[in-house]
Amino acid sequence: MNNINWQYMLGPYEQAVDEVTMKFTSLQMAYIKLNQHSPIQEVSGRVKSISSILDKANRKGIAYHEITKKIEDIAGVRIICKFVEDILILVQFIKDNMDALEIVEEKNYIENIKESGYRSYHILCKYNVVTPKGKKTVNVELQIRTMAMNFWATIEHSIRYKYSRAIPENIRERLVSSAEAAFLLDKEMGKIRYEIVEAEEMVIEKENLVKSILSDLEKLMFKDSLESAQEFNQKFFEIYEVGDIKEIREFSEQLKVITQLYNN
Ligand code: 0O2
Repeated sequence: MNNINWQYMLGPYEQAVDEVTMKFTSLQMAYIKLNQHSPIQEVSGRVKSISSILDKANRKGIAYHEITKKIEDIAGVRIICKFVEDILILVQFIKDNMDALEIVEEKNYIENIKESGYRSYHILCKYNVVTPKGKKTVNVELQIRTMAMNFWATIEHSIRYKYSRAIPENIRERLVSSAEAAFLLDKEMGKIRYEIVEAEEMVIEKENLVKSILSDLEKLMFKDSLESAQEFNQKFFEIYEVGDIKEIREFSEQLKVITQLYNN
């Protein structure tokens, strides 16, 4: 039927998916370390399955020797955001800072909603990987969407698969109206984005403070200052129980100074 060496062909795509996924995950972590709301909520990647590649090639009349040229989403990285605004922030961020991703095309299905009801922001990029055979440039499709858009798309994808893409009319109509409902949810959440982001940043900051306090307490114990460590430990739990972020912040700062004194 075809003489494609799949393992050889898909290898660079696997590398690209791993590397690009890592870039976005590491960016997400960097936001968290800075106690900041990350526009990235979740990142996942996949290389299209061979059967899915063949289905798409048949559907679109693509010859086997043209697969890598014409099927642009063999490597796909999906980035889930909380808010529509985060999608726009992230798209701009990618354009301004991520030179390793050479943007070839953008498909804004949030403004230009698909007939199915599908919303998402797609960016088609070229990405270089270093394989055992040398440098190779592959296409990577970024799909950026909100949690609500993703929920809808995942369900619609399963239904589409079940009916081999010929979804019955009544189900199609329901899917279109549920896509609207999902978007309404995004819109409503967007209106209180500021409140949600502030709450989220407080939680992140508290987690980071607790991590830093526990690490400083540990340092104190190892510095033969068991008594003061116990005292601080006791005080920490009292403050933590009340849960006031300002007090936890002040306590962390004080403890940092003490730990540094013992370290010198
Ligand atoms: P899979 O199984 O997710 O990989 P086309 O198939 O012609 O619509 P094209 O021209 O390759 O798509 O580009 P497009 O429209 O940007 O779509 C690429 C991918 O976006 C699709 O890949 C889906 O993942 C997603 N997508 C696009 N439209 C829809 C939709 O209506 N519903 C859902 N659930 N996802 C969609 P594949 O290969 O179709 O599927």
